[in-house]
Amino acid sequence: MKQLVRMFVVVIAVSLGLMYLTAYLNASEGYSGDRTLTIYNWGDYVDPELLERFEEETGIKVIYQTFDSNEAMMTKIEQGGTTFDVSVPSEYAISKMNAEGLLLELDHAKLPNLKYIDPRFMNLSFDPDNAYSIPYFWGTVGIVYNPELVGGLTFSSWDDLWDERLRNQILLLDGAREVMGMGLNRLGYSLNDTNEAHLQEAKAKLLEMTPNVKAIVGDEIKMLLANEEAAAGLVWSGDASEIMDENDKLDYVVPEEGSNLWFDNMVIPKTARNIEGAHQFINFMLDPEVAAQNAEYVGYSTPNKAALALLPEEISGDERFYPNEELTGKLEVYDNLGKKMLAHYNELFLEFKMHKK
Ligand code: SPD
Repeated sequence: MKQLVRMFVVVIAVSLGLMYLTAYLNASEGYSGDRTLTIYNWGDYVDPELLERFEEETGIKVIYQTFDSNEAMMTKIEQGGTTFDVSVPSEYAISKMNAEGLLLELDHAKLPNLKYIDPRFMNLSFDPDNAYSIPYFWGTVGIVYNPELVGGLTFSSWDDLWDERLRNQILLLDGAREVMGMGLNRLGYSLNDTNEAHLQEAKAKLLEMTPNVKAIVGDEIKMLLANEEAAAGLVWSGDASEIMDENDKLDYVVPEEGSNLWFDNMVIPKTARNIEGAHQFINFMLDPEVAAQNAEYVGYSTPNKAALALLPEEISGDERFYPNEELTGKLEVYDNLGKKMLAHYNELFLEFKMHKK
């Protein structure tokens, strides 16, 4: 009996201790408050060494989670129940999330390093005044190809991907807007087209290319192309740059009929718990030396002018990844087509994917 009482006392004491600790941590903004920072970013999109450096400099522990498409990221944040402090949507997703009231207005006074961003990437139509988002990386969509595997085929047009000699030789990145955009651009339509007949035509055109499509994949597209498992791929420019670092036989081209110019910006979701830490992190990533290291590590194009000046000329001077304003001016940025139309793009893409399987 005595032993039972003793055990009971121990259990009560431990429970009270835990309750006290939880209350203490909550009172001081606790685990999900100013001691941790939850970042929700694309896969392979930061140098992990920089996260460690941020932790050392600030004493804030970083919890890092990844997504592989704007659609997946938006669904998760829209559903609620998440407390991400920083995320990195692309332009049309920023516009949509903002319209849905999901983003927090940023305090520019806490972002002194914002001065390093090239004005060319500021005040864009999806977020005038950068009230809700801060440039992280930017790029294009195009074709990466291995001239040795395609027997003399050259790539300058989307149409080249429909060439019969490319049977089972093409990889596509798993993105609804990118793949539908390729179908639309191939037909001479805008990649923001909402005309139902055009969208159906684009899907039919994409279905014609299925014999050439080996797989529709996520970040592994880089490894597969670098290992010469396929001759060509539809990719984001930064992935192309990383693939070409691994295998210098490959080349990257933005098709002449047009393509996508995209921007990924850092945002603070409204449900963030550590708003102060989120500003600290964004400002840290804007530091020229940090941004240059990050750009060199992930292979994507930095919008940070001071960071660009720190990069080796072979990177900053490569017009395939830092196209001039004349070329970018000819490319299209994705519009926020609204919830219904974006869902329709997804449906059409899924139908194409199912057909492929
Ligand atoms: N592996 C990181 C990929 C990030 C690419 N973001 C591009 C978005 C284009 N809408």
